[in-house]
Amino acid sequence: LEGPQPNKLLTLVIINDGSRVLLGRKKRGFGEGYYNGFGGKVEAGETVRQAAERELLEEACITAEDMTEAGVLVFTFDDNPQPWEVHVFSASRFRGEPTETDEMAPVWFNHMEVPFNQMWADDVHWYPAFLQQKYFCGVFGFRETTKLVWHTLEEGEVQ
Ligand code: 6OG
Repeated sequence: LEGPQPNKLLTLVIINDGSRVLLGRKKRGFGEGYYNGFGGKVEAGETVRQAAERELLEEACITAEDMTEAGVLVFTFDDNPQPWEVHVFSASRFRGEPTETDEMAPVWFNHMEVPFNQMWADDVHWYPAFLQQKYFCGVFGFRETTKLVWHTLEEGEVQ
């Protein structure tokens, strides 16, 4: 018998300098071709924040100096029994130079020009809260991995 599975924990870091966001075009693996923040799976023995810092360094070659928790996203899939819980972080300052890696090619986008047609279907729903620095909690239901069929979104106060 299989009971409910605990959520799989992932991280997502978006650098936001106030007028632009730094995203990466994913070059391989899950979400290939999509623009997204930098992140990945939380590994055994590390905190969610440590994982966010590690993935940002691995995928963009930078270290955030003022990383804060921006929101939480839960993704459910009809073709995967385990929901994904993605912890989203924001930072405005960082050390290092954003550099293309095997995983990601970094690109800056003005807030008005975020390429939602080349991003996961949930992003268009929560970026407005993210850009206004409102804490958000969203739950998203996907079918056949990439088709968004329902969602809920709650927003908190300006941080
Ligand atoms: P790796 O497979 O590279 O981690 N991620 C998603 N991000 C958005 N915006 N929407 C989704 O809808 C996502 N599913 C996953 C979390 C995958 C990276 O992609 C993010 C991680 O940062 C389903 O280890």
